[in-house]
Amino acid sequence: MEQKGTNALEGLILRSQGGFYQVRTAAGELRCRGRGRFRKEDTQLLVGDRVEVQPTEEGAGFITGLGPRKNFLIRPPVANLDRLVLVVSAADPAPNLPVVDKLTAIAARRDIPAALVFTKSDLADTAVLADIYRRAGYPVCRVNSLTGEGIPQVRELFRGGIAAFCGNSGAGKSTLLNALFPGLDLATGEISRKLGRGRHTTRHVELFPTGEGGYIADTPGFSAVEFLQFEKMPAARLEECFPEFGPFLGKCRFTGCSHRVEKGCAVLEAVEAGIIPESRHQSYRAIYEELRTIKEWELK
Ligand SMILES: Nc1nc2c(ncn2[C@@H]2O[C@H](COP(=O)(O)OP(=O)(O)OP(=O)(O)O)[C@@H](O)[C@H]2O)c(=O)[nH]1
Ligand SMILES: [Mg+2]
Ligand SMILES: [Zn+2]
Repeated sequence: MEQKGTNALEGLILRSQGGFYQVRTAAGELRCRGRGRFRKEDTQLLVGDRVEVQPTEEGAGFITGLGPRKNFLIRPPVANLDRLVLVVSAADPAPNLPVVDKLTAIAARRDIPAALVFTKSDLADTAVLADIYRRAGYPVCRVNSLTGEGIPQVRELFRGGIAAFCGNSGAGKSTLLNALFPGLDLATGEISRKLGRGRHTTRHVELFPTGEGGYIADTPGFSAVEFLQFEKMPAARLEECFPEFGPFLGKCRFTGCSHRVEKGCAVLEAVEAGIIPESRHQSYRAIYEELRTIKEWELK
């Protein structure tokens, strides 16, 4: 961070709404606007950002500096995550594994430790889902947020630090957060019977203190994820974003193997042997095809 001005305070952005940022500082929460370069589009301030604030009158201020970011996501827009908790319902809405796998890949690419929570275990069996992701090495929980079953295990996923809950609209993110922290009283929404999906009840990202020095973020749900929009990586790097491929990398017959159709591919053999789950490999192939359409100059 640049040198501080007089009276400057350090803070954490808890919420961003309508051009204002709610910032937690040693002098309480301040309602802030961005100043200078932070007002322009090119430096988007995110929930989770550590910032420098110049307080003005009672309860207000300007954001004048941005601290270094450990990592960040554009969707949901949040920075400095220690954990990304992917919330996936066993039913209503039905799990969309291609979307889940895009999110685990994005988290891996951005060095954010991911975990999975399968909700609505009262509506459908979650054992097969849990097994797929446990085998990939992710911490996995299965919950019924209505009865509290499995909730204590979810707590273990985020001791301290910043954790964000993300997933489809209607997956039960806000319900789960209410079960974890009954004081939160977050709004939750019914599932649309006609469309079989959530109603986008949560509208913005917000950090809540967990009481253990950490924060959790509720985020708005989405219906689909455009991978390329967020992650313009070379297709050849995608293999690193599927942890369960790890033991087989470097063991294929051809160097530069894309693990899709090649003869002597160790990854494909592991899929055939049932070691790597089929759905994960299908997602890998689909994302690979998407990444292949990126022009070289667009790559990050
Ligand atoms: N049967 C059952 N229903 C659940 C469970 N968890 C959540 N629900 C219901 O699912 C619906 C959607 O829950 P929300 O918590 O609003 O979902 P959300 O992920 O926050 O949705 P958005 O804010 O739109 O992204 C509500 O009617 C909840 O009561 C569960 O474990 N079992
Ligand atoms: Mg919600
Ligand atoms: Zn291969």
